[in-house]
Amino acid sequence: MPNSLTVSVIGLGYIGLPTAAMFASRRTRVIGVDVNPLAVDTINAGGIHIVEPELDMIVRAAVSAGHLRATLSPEPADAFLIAVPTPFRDDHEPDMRHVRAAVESIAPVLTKGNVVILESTSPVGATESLIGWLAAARPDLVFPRKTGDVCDVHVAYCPERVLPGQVVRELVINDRIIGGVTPACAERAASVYSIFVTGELLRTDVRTAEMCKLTENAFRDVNIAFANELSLICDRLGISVWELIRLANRHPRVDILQPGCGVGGHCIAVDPWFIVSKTPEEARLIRTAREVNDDKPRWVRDKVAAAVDELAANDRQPRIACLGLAFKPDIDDLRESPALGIACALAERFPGRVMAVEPNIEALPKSLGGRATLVELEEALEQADVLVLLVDHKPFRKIRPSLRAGQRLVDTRGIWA
Ligand code: SAJ
Repeated sequence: MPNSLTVSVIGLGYIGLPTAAMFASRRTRVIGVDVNPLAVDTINAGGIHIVEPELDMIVRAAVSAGHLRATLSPEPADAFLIAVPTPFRDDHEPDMRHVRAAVESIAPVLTKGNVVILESTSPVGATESLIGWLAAARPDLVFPRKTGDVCDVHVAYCPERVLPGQVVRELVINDRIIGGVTPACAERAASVYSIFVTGELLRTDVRTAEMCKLTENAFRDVNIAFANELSLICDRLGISVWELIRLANRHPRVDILQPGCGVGGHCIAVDPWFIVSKTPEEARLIRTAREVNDDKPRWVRDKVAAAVDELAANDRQPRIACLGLAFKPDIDDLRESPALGIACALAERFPGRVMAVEPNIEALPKSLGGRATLVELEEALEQADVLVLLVDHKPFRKIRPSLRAGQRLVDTRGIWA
């Protein structure tokens, strides 16, 4: 059934575009807004500028049916969803410039009865700042306050929690946190999401909702840090961390995650800092977990360098193969990838001696191109003296190579170790 609501999604990236597409797929009129003309043109032509399974079909159908349209500047709508990036600065402080710009861009077109929903991962207190920016731009409108339900525009904070690669499915079925500035704001926001979300819509206040998103990713970061720290301890003690974790996980209440070459992506390596920056005195474990995970690529590089030095001592010019460049298995996303960072650092340290295998890409990214060669797995296995398994992509998991004499293996994912 079509509904009469017009939803505007500000920021058509990895979250905004799928969200816009899901509303449109339910025959809601959607106006997508992005500052990137290329993204706007691509979407209006029925295409997508990001990689996410199934999304292209849904966008194409939505655009051709006239339910989704992209534009460079906001237009009047009933609901405004803000899904722009919130990176951190060099000092790990959240950078809210994009959110503020988005808020200020919608302010002129707001009218009584609208609802504004912030989806971007944000530090606690961000939604209150958002209300301050709106109120400054539109003194003629009444915005909600914690006490009292009277307002012209409802405001809520509703974070996404979808896994890249499964966004289309998870957007619909995941339970969703709906943080309202007031209970009425939460109800308004919930009614918007009920258009396509089949998961439960869990109402709470804005600060709890903001903290909930950060907590989910900090929880995962701390748990991965535990696994990564164990891998260092086991290496020092001559124990296989993989066997250890397998055995420990047979305890009914133990569930340790897997060590790797570091934590990448745009969420888990970023969001915990939003907690640390607000409460540095208290967030000791969360900060340490970040530091443990951020240091793991250095440890891997040192391991590889030690193997290379050992072989080089026998008068050889060892060749290195980096297996996997993406930030996690079975995706082609190289952004914020520790594996790519390790490959770049090795290529710089050992010029002309690094090969890379990445089954999910056609060409090496700029940062590595010219300094390493992209080869097939078979070639790497045959030619390399040091094999560095960085990402456990399916094609790598399928085989179990036998090392020839003098060949070294640094297996950060424990699939061949
Ligand atoms: N990793 C490990 N060991 C593990 C699991 C993951 O080293 O046992 C590494 C991965 O290789 C990768 C990084 O952690 O480099 C992050 O990968 P991920 O699969 O844990 O998470 P993301 O970044 O793809 O998505 C996360 C999800 N958050 C949680 O699982 C709590 C997702 O639900 C969020 O929506 C997303 O962040 C987000 O947008 O915040």
